[in-house]
Amino acid sequence: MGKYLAFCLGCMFLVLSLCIVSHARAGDDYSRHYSSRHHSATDKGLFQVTLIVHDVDLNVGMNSFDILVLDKDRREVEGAEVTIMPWMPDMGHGVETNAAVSYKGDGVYHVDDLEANMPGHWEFRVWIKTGKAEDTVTFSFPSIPIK
Ligand SMILES: [Cu+2]
Repeated sequence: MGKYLAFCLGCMFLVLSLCIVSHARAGDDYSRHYSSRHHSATDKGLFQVTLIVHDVDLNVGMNSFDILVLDKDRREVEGAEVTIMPWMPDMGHGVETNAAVSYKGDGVYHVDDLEANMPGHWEFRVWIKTGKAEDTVTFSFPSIPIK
């Protein structure tokens, strides 16, 4: 009986600690709400960029979402020049339209009219410039559907 009890308590402890660990990890970098694919350092490591969007909100047509830009010390980047270009890597084409990017404050930039003109695998290529610092980052969305 005592053995069983110890075993059960051991199991409970294990499950509980796994729960706590996974919850703690889930709290990082918005991953509880946004998959880790939406968060990346830029290619030269100058910025930390998070696309604030759910995969299910991206569809063929015009898309809107926010981008959070932090510097490498995780401070919000004010008033940067941000451009974003959608690209289909497997087919080698983008779109004819330009997305509009406006600064909302607190390091958050709003993207409007980002067009995906057909379903499939899209990359969103982001270019960020502040003063002399310039860097790029690419986010990959394997399957953007028709709504
Ligand atoms: Cu295409």
